[in-house]
Order: sequence, then structure tokens, then C-alpha cells
Amino acid sequence: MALELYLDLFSQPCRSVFIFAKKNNIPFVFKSIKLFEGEQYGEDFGKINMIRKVPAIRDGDFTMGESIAILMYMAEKFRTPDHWYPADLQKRALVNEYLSWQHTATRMHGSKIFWLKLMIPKVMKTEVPKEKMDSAIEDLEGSLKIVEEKFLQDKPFIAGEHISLADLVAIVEIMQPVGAGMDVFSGRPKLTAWRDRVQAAIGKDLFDEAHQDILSAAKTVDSMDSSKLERFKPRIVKMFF
Ligand SMILES: N[C@@H](CCC(=O)N[C@@H](CS)C(=O)NCC(=O)O)C(=O)O
Repeated sequence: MALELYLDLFSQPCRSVFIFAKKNNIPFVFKSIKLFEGEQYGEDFGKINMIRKVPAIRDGDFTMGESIAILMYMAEKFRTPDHWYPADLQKRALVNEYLSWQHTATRMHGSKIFWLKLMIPKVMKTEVPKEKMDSAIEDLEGSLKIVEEKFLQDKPFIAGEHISLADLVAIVEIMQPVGAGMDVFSGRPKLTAWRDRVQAAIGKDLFDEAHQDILSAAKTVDSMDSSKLERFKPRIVKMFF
């Protein structure tokens, strides 16, 4: 039985899992979970991942969530080329270092811009105060600087000469604010050159396929029925106000 991947390509960690599976010719069934339709709260998905987040997988009787764990599971199970998750102790440690750091940095900060710029105005019917936006931009800029100066330095990729899970997880997160209309690459030649290398290593068609939803997010969000987004209000208030 083929692997089932539960995904919504609006979601950054889903894109990393999707790209990784496709790039490595891992056979899978795409199980669509539309987050903005609330499909993660359905009874069936609860059996796959009781914390109701995507991505999630089912491999026979085995189910789990968490993108990083899923990427590592697929890398080991399907023995993908070594560069993705190198066997070399220190190269693997560099990948692990990035994967450990990013949750509260690129992921949190890029995601926040997406919500502040696109989702909050739609759901709350009000613009976000300028100080909040400026502070979120400052946080994201701080994270991008760390990506360039600590994680990339003068290397082509985070773990050295070749693309790894670290670069894949980094690019999908860094594309999230781009989907909200923030050109994070402008004025950042090092980050831009790295983005181009990552895109080339993944393959432009696959990169574009994975990112087409997020890159048309402004239009999609604009045409969404706000009443369906009511369920996000309490969480937005708790997280952002
Ligand atoms: N740490 C998890 C994060 C997963 C996550 O936050 N997924 C979001 C989409 S990016 C989600 O499913 N949200 C649905 C919800 O919170 O209702 C991972 O890396 O897989």
C-alpha cells in the first residue's frame, strides 16, 4: 500500500514533505486536507493525527505528524540520496542544527508576516497596527540575517556543497511571507543566490508546483468567504492581540 500524505500546500511544512517525496520518486497518495475549510477537525483526520495539524502520514497501520520527523522517516525508509540527510556525523549535525533552530525563527517569523498581512485583515476586518507589523518584519529580518551569516556563510547550501533537508525546510518557510506580498529577497544577494541554487536542485517545475497556492494566496484569501474563517478568530486574538 502506498504511503498516504495528508497535505495542504498552503502550509510550509506540507510543501517540504511534498517536494521531498516527489523529488525522490517516493510513491504516495496525496490526501488533501483543506485547512481553511476546517478539514483538519474532521473525524477521519483525527484518527491520522489527533493534534490536527498537517502534514501527517499513514504508512500501513503506522500514522504520524510533524514534518521534520516525516522527512527523516522518508529519507531513512526510502534510502534517499545521502546529501538530503548525510550519514557523516558533522554534516548531519549541521542539518539537525538548522532543523532545531528554525521552528522559533524562520518558521515563526515568516508565518507571522503571512497572518498579519493577509489573514488577519480578512478575518478581523481590520488592518494590523503599524508597530506590530514593523516588529514582525524586524524579527523576520533578524532570522534571515542568521540564515545568511550563521547557517550559509560562504557555502552553497546549509550543510555544504549539496542541498539537504535543512535547505528544503528553510526555503518553504522563507517563501511564506513572499506569498503575503513581502519580497524577502530584495537587497539580499546571498539569500537570492541560495534560493536560486535550491530551486535548481529541486527543479523549477516541482518548486513552482509546490508554491503555486501560496504565491496566489492574496487572490485566494481575498475571495474567501469570511464566515468560514470565523473559527480562526479566537486563536488570532490569543496569538496576535
Ligand atoms: N511542527 C509541525 C507544525 C504543523 C503545523 O503547524 N501545521 C499547520 C499548517 S502550517 C496546521 O496544520 N494548522 C492547522 C490548525 O492549526 O488548525 C510540523 O512541522 O509539521
